[in-house]
Amino acid sequence: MPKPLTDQEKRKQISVRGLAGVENVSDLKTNFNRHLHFTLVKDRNVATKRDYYFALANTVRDHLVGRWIRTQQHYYEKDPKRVYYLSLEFYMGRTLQNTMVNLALENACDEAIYQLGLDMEELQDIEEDAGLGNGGLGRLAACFLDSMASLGLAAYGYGIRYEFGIFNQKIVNGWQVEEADDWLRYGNPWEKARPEYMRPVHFYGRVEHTPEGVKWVDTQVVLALPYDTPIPGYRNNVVNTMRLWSAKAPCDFNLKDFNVGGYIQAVLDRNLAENISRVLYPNDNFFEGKELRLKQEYFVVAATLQDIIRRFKSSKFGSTEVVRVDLSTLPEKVSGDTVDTAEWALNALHIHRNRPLPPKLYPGDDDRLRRMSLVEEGHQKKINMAHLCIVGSHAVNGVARIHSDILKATLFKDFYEVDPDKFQNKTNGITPRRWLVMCNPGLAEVIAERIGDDYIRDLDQLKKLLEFVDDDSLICDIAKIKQENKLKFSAYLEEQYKVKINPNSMFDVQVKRIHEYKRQLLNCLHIITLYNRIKKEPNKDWTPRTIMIGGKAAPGYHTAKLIIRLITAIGEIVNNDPVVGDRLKVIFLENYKVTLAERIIPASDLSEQISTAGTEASGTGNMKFMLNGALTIGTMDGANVEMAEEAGEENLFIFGMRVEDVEAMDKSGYDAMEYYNRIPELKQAMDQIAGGFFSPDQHDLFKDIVNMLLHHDRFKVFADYEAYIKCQDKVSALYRNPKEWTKKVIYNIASCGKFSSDRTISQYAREIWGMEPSLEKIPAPDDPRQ
Ligand code: D6G
Repeated sequence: MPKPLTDQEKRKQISVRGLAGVENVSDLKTNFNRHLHFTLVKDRNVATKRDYYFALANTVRDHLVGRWIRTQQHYYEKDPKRVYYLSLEFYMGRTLQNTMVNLALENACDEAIYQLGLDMEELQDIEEDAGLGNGGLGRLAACFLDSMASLGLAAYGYGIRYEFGIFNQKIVNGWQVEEADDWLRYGNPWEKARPEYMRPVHFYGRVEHTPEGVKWVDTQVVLALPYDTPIPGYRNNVVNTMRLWSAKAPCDFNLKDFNVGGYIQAVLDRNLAENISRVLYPNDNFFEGKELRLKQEYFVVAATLQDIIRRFKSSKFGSTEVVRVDLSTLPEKVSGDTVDTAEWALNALHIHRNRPLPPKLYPGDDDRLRRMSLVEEGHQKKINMAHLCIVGSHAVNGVARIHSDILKATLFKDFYEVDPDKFQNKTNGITPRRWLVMCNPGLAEVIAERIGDDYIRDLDQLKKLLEFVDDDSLICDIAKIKQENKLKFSAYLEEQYKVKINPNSMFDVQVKRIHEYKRQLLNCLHIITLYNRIKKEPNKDWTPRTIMIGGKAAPGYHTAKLIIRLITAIGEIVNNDPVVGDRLKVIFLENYKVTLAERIIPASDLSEQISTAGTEASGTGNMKFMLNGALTIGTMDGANVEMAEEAGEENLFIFGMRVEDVEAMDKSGYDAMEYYNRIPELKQAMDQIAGGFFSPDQHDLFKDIVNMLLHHDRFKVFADYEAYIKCQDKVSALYRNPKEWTKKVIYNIASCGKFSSDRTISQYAREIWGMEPSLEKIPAPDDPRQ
């Protein structure tokens, strides 16, 4: 049972957690009991923990309803420009605590739940993650929704309501095993089905030329059934909508010409149509040309466009009676934005609405025309989707400065030369609500005590902390919060996974999808090097580390799955070696997802961002760690470049090849064997992996990894090995000086302002969408529950 807060503690926490007024608390309790009775139809004798979670979720949801209706009415009346964010992924995670944070209900709910004799954390833990995303791209979409609502933009997220989100990862005998993510099994209290807005989407068919014009006939119709989820802004009474489409077969599906006996089969076949929204494709940064995936894309686009036009026509006029028929003002009222995975051939490219095709250019320059063609010639003709998108959009941007520059200089050089103004940059960001206030309230509070709490909606204000870099009390508070978070995470690991770790060791963390380009293998080589050093000089005073790696491998990505097996294999040897003791531990964090990120990031000391320069478009995990007081070891890749620029390169641990070095090496040739033969510690580590030291039961288990690293490594792991190890030595040395370490942490936190998704969205709004963000509140409903 949690201890109640003392009055002093309550007063301290008011700024970031909202006020726990007596009236609020008693009101919440009443409504909780009302929902338990009327919505869950349970009494306290038979109610389960899950019933209590649902009662609480419904109680909190009530506070959204009046604001949601009012916001949407407001948009109909005022008819502002709307922005539509179309994405195949919205990686939302949990909703309960985020709603309480944004509505300033956290303290009041904590108190009410405590008075009801229940445990808030236990109830929160019952909520399933909405895992409708793979990694950074889907989570970016979720952070953008929070920022768009917090900046008062009339914004909508449009996507697919997958019945199964990203798979759950189990580790069995050291291998990844996938389980289906049946997240809707117990119902989803945050969504509202809207069958009244159902839309038909047509597939297949043929074109018929009739006297009345061209007709598309004999199509297969799938209905798109929308489910709405409220998206509250941060304490501004705005509630926007995320609308996710679910595929429904029409009632007459396959029945038009049924005969006796065909009826049952026709009903069974409804599945075929409804499969469109069955499952999220589990690839991150990888294009897999599958028909079902193309159908998903067309499904969301076709349903969403119909909805956008319906809303455009009826805005200002209410619902159905009077409608706007003239579509010429559509561009003044509607802006669209979408983000690719690799459908359009590269990472995280943002595409923004239409513009006419350029006139005939470069007559005679056949080579250029071939390069820029929308149709790729070859033994099989293909549409180049990236080119099609660039031509059809009025703006295109990369997601960190280095990424945008690379696009202009290489991949899209020809298009950039035709239309340089079309190409922009919008460096990614993260929402400080979920990624600080919600997941690390202790740190949020320590900051608020120094600089007030306005920084939560204006993250640039964190620079005020620079005044306190030498302030011993802040250094002490920041270090204390980190230690508390580490203890809490250690307890969680012990309880959930029966793993014991040393909370006084450095928590060295790499959590992200498993990919060759992200170079978890470089991390593995460092672990093995540390292990060998400890074994060689067991009595030396080594800086203790707990190295944690987590992430899912796409189910069809053989090398990524083998990398997971290598990490668990290294862990089996290292963790059971009595000579090593608790000076080095290797943990594979099973089933890394949004909720696990919220636990591990606040507890991390060192953030690993070690992709080959030029391969990670931005990264956003890097920003989350920085904001939560971890130091970064990283390459000059993605947003790491701008993090180093903001905080000062001396406050990060930057190592390895720059993009120019990688390019030069591509020209001169990368020779892995040269490094292997020259660097004894690298050779030793590789020989151990190759010789079965970590896989005593199957000596050649890792032969594919060894072969890849030695002979066809596209990501040049060995070329950065020495620099990485040297840099890690510096990390270990600094960690032994807690005061200097924490000062660097403060420099980093103070420099995070740029990485708020509020900044990113403000730039999209002003520089691409033609909208103006606003921090003004819209009037609150009289009864907050109305
Ligand atoms: C949300 C909130 C609800 C509103 C509905 C339809 O479910 O109050 O009526 O969206 O909004 P439009 O699709 O007509 O904008």
